Amino acid sequence: MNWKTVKDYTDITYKKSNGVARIAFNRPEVRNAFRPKTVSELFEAFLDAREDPSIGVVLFSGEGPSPKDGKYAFCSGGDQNARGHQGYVDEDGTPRLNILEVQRLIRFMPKVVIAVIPGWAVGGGHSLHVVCDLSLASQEHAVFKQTDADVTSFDGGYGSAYLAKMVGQKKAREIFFLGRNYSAQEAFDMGMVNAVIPHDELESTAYDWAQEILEKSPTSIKMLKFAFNATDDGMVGQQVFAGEATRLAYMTEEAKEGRNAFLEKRKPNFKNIKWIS
Ligand code: 1HA
Repeated sequence: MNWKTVKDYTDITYKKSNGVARIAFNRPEVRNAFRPKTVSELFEAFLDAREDPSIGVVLFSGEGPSPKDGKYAFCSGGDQNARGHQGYVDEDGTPRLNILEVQRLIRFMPKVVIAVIPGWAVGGGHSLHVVCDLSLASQEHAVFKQTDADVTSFDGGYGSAYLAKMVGQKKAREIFFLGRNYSAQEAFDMGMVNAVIPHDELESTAYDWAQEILEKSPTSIKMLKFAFNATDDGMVGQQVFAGEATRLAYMTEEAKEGRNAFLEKRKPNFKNIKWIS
């Protein structure tokens, strides 16, 4: 796979290899809980992956196992030690809920984001896997759990309402209202995981899936992702999809004529352009 570290962070790892970026939580001693610093680092890495034209797929995972007890985690949500009166408090004392900005980056980037889940996916960590395009889970160690209602939190956006689109209303309400543990197989059976993979093969399988996607047409993948999103994302979904349609329109002869006519201070001549249906 030949991963090359992009930048050394404290709370995450960030690598690239052959068209694939890999971003992973790196706080295994707290089941990869995120504090504001973690989220700032995630945001920077995801932004870099979005802007890098050589990258088409992002693998999003959690380092592990924990040095304390050998258990694996994708992410256990917001670090409850960092939680203050109004949010998760950063080093300057500002309370933040900035993980939602990372969710939006994942949702709106024109690239495929795959959650690679080696262990616990809990609370805000569960919501992150939900918002990813695909989810691959460790057969032996992945556990899915929604603790929001145990700690007086609620992800009322993608984490819950979009989850319901995936697993159905009754199941989504059960996940949130009872907060039970679900295995990788159970998550697969209810439709929120794409594949259950033997733990030792999880990373290589995720990389293989990424390479398979990279063989496809980037424009098709991008337009399909935004089309899948559009029905649930309202005017923003329409805006994101339409933005890419605009880019395609810019590539036409008539767009060049429109631009050139403006620059040459003349009326555009669209007479030769056919009205194709
Ligand atoms: O819902 C939102 C948001 C919604 C809208 C907008 C923004 C949001 C932002 C965040 C969130 C949330 O994420 S709310 C949900 C917060 N997370 C949780 O409630 C999960 C808490 N953790 C657990 O339930 C369990 O630790 C676990 C099911 C993930 C794993 O259990 P396990 O294997 O029995 O391990 P455990 O012994 O509990 O944990 C290992 C160590 O990791 C413990 O530390 P130690 O005693 O060794 O010192 C534990 O305290 C620590 N740890 C685990 N999760 C967290 C954590 N420390 C801080 N925060 C955590 N989330």
